[in-house]
Amino acid sequence: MTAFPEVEKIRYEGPDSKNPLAFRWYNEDEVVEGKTMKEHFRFSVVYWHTFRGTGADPFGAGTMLQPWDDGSPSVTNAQDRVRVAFEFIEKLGAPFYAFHDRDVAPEGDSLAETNQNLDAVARILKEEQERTGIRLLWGTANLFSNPRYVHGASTSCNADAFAFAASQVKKCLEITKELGGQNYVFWGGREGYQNLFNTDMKRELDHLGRFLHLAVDYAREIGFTGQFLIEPKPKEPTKHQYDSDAAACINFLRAYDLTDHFKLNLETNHATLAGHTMMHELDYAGHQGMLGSIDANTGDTLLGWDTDQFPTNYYLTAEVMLMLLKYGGLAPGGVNFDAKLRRESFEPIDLFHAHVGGMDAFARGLKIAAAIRAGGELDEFVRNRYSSWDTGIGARIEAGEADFRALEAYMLEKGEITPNVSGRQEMLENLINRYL
Ligand code: XUL
Ligand code: CO
Repeated sequence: MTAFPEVEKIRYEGPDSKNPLAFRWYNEDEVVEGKTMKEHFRFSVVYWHTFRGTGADPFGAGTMLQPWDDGSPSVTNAQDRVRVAFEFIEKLGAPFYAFHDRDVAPEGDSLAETNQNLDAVARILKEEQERTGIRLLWGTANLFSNPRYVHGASTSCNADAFAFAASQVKKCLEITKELGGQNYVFWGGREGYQNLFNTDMKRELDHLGRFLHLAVDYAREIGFTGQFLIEPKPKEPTKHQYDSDAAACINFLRAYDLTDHFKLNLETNHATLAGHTMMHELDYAGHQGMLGSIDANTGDTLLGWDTDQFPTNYYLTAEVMLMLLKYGGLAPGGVNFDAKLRRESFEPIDLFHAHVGGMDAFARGLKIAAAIRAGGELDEFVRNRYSSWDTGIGARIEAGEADFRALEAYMLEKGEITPNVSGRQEMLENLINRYL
């Protein structure tokens, strides 16, 4: 049985190809800056949007055509869907996928039954991984959809919600390990608040810290050696999510002594919701040694929510790739398409167009970024811009050799600061355009 009979394996045909189901830039074996494209990106397909997304929005029902799906919450349907997912990922040529526990397997009437369902589906996931060579980039637990998490999971006012979430993460860690997952992600879900009049923020954050330590302890106990990741997002579904942006997450991880175990999984649309560019978030995490993985998508400049669109803008992907090259790449993380089709794009073939376009946009961004780096003008400009720190008073400050008295003495003698030079923003923006 095939779910996508009209699609062959997607191939690289080069920039002149007019075939919408071919790569024009993503050539997995092509080497850029010493690594193949396949190694640079470690592209990953998400189970939740791609195979469970219905296209429903607050105003209307789902629209996606999924002829392979019988619509039932049965384990057999979930197992059949796994085979469809792997057919898709294999034809696309992405080396990884990612899932939430509840995307792949239905909840049962009890926690025990739910765990059995997950085991039954994980068996097929493992079979399909072995058949295709596709690997698990990361697993995560859905701690936000079920009404039991109405007040959050580990940050709930109800200790039972914490306990249930812990049981769920325990199981999901076991499954992620069993499937050779290279990372394990915590995205906040409902870990945040709507109103501080009813919220003990300190207590909730302490509980979140405790929860993550328990997860780390259990992972070590069962021999899971993957990288733990936290995914920042400032709002949605709560008004204020605790893991709001890279800086807030890193501060949280430091405060709760978790930096040895965690890095960040940064998402473009979350960065922009936080009022940052993705480039900012990548640079922040990168220079702190906390860049783990990315969720590749984009928002819409006219819409203020998490639209999770596929990235197609070369300017964006070039900026992202400049940062990834600067900080030495992502492995064991990857470029994970946490992106969904528009509700109006409801045919199975649209899934291919979306992913092919996203992979190509990243490949093109990589080539642009590598060319900018090879040109060297940007690096040289920044180096020169800070050259006052390389010698003289700047070098002494950086070396910790100048105190306030010494600095005052220096300035009293010098009188005024010289020279001040232009930031040349417009010239540099023009320079970037030359490479696009
Ligand atoms: C939500 C989001 C999640 C995480 C995984 O905005 O990005 O899908 O990536 O839980
Ligand atoms: Co995400």
